[in-house]
Amino acid sequence: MVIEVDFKLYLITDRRSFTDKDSFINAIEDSLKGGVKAVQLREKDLNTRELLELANKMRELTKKYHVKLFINDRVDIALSVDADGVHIGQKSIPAHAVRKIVQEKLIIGVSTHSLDEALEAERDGADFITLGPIYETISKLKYGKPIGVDTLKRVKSKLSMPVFGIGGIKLDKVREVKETGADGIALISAILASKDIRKTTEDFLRLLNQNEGQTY
Ligand code: TZP
Repeated sequence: MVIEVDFKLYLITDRRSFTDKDSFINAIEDSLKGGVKAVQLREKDLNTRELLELANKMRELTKKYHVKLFINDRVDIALSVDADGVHIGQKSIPAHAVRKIVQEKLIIGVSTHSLDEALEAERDGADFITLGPIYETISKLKYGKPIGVDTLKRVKSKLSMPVFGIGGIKLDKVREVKETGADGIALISAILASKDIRKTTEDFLRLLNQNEGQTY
C-alpha cells in the first residue's frame, strides 16, 4: 500500500439531511476545520455526472485541508478526481478486482458486517474495513441488526488490517469502541447532524486520541 490509513475518524457524507448544496458543503468544511482527516463521499442517489461534479468539489475542499478523500463504490470516479481511495460494499466490484484496476493508486476500504465478510475482504487485498452496524442506527432497516462491540473485538483480533467500527457511534460510545482494539470509527449523523459540527468533531478526536501518542 502506498497511501497509508493514518486516520482514526472517518466521516461519511449524506447530503440528504441538508436543505441545499451550500449548507452541505459548509458542514463538511466545518468538520475539516474540526480536524477530520478522511471523508467518504457516499451519495448513492446521484447520477454519474452529478456525482462527478460533487466529487471534484470535495477533492478541492479536502486537498485544501490535506484530508484524504474516498469515493463510495465508484472506482472510475475515484480515479478521475484523483481521490485517495475507494470504499466498496458487499455488492460492489470486489476488492481483488478493484486492485487489478487501481494497482497501488488508491486505498481500498470495504464495508463488512460479519467476521466472514471481514476475512474475505482481507484475503481480497483490501487495505481496511468498516464493520457494523455496531449499535442501532436511525435507519435500522437499511443497515441491519446491530452486531455489538463483542463482534467488533473478535473481528479485530482475527485481522491484521485496520478495522473501523461503524453504525450508531456517538460521543458516549467512543471509549467502549476503542476498548475493542478497533483502529478507528466511521460515522455520519453524530457529526453531520450535530449543532456545532466543528466542536463535535474536535470532541470525537479528543476522545479517540486520549491516552495515545499520535493525533489524527
Ligand atoms: N454502514 C453501516 S451503519 C452505517 C453505514 C453506512 C450508517 C452509519 O451512520 P450513523 O449515522 O453514524 O449511524
